[in-house]
Amino acid sequence: MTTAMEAAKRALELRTNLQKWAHEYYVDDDPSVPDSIYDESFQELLSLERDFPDLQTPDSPTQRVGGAPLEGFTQVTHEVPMLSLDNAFSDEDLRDFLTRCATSLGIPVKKLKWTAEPKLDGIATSLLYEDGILVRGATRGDGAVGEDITHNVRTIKSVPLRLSGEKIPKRLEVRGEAFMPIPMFERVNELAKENSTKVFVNPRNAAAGSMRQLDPMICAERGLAFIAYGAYQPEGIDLGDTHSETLDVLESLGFKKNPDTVTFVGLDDLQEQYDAILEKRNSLPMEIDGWVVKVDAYAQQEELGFIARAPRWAVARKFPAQEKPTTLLDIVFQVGRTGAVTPVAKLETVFVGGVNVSSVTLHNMDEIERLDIAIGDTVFVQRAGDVIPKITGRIKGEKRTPVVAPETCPACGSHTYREPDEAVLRCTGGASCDAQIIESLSHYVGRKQMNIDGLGEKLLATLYTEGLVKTLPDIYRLDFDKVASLEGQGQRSAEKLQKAIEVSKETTLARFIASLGIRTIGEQSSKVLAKHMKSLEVIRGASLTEIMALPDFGPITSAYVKNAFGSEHFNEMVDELIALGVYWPDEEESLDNSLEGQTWVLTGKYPTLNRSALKAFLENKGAKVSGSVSKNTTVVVAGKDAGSKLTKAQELGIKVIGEDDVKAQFEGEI
Ligand code: 9MJ
Repeated sequence: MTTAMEAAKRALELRTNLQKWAHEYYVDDDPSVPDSIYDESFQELLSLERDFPDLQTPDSPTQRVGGAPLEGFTQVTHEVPMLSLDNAFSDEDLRDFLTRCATSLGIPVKKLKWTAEPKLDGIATSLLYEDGILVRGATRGDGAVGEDITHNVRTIKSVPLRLSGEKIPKRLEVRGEAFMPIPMFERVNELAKENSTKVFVNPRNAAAGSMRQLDPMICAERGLAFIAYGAYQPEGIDLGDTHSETLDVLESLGFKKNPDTVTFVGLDDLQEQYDAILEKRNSLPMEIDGWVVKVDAYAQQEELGFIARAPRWAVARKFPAQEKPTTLLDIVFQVGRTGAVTPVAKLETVFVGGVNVSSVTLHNMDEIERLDIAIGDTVFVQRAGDVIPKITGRIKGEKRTPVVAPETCPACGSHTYREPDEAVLRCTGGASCDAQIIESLSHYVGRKQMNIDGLGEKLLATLYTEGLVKTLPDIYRLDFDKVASLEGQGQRSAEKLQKAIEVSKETTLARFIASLGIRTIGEQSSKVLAKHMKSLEVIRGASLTEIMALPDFGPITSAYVKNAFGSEHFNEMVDELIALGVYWPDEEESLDNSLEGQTWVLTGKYPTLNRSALKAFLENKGAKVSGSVSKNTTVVVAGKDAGSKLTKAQELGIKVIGEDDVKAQFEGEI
């Protein structure tokens, strides 16, 4: 019979061993005992803690997955705001950054000491330790307020539940990135496919999805890891005078330090070090999307200070688009709403630039010719940031099947043609081509047009084949009992759709014009038409010369507008839509030209404002919202992670404001 005293002694011994072995395994990647020994000791500790519940401590390895699922998340206010990073997109940007830092500090750049780490693509996480025990884990949120995810961070094996080392701080906040290693990501998705549950698009989403779980069991199964890159609010510990010293202190406390961290002085080694990490990128076990360079000395960091939400002493050098080889399995042809027949490459799925890619648009036949690709080739797929993936080159396959442009439309069988000066192949089926009609319907209900929620392309295609919706006005004559009886639908979803259609009837003139699918008339041109002509009647009656006088309206675009409103059939449809209840407030009434003549640039992320709503709001007041900064820019609204546009604005001396300033300027309006 074990006495309480013996049990306490043994529990302490087991906990110490387990903590050491877990550190060796998860932090050092260098285990000294086989898994079986770890498992046996773990089971023994579990059983001791069951027999003597008083022995259970919060830092016990058995307590990583303790407690019932939460009801919801609570908010955490960060005592020191969690910053984001400015971006550098070129070697020159990076050198300029260090030179700028040195100049501001009044020292020659060859004397500036910097530290660089791979930029992990995960979830920025804050860990709070009191008397050496992990008491709270939190997400970054908007930088000021995050969410309490203590129950989930406790499950991450490389997050120490208790700090180790000789000197345990009274208080310390450790920051770093929680991420899903690539092998784990592949395993999680493999399982998801087998169980027909949600497959994650990339490791970052998988990590974020895991951290957002209320039940810690789920996060525990996802095998996340944590690497530390900063410490704040130290009490009872000396973090040193530099970032690199702090990383070493954190390592001594039990955290994993990125093995690819480097420290240098001056610019001599910059390029070589960057090239080295870029080269290593594809062989690392985790996704990295850049390289973070930080001024090393805290005194210098303090002197450099902050701008908006990012420090002036750090920059993220973003990696260029990633390229991966894969097999071109097939080329299929899709028909769009204007009858364009577009070739689409079907690929063996490849993980590139943070997502799985299995399909890439090739735009037109010229593109296939330019790339000189054939089915069976190995093609290179490139993807950067949020940009759509593209094929950049190929190695000829052994057995190659060339692609020929289809002579007939794959959807309706009508002839295809190609105008002499156009790259696009078109179906001649027009209003008789099912694919074109479905695409036009789908365009009409789209988010930036009439914005009818819950009417996706799949449902539209069904409604079309069932004969319930053949034309745009049919949408407003839908028989919802029939919708409810369709496969996959029901009473509730039909009612929801009915409501969404009703709500969408109130729109703006610009949206309505954009929804009609007039060739080349998208969101932007529709806004110009609405803003300058103010009413549908004026647009309808406008001459070609009047339309061509509008900003950015050339002869071709203008002719499309003139022709559309010159067609009896088109006008009848427009009148029918209005008769069925589509309406918009008068443009004139909402006109406020207080920002006329100004050019605004929106850059970075806005955690508390909707970017497209802000754009529309500013445009409504007469401002032009541009995608690039120039000397003509009036003001730049810099959000989180703002990059080169912010840098350029600073260089040109253009006014930069933050999200909060916008809200203050237009108080009560947005
Ligand atoms: C990442 N994501 O790996 C920082 N980061 O420093 C590293 N992020 C950072 N540092 C200050 N290594 C703000 C963010």
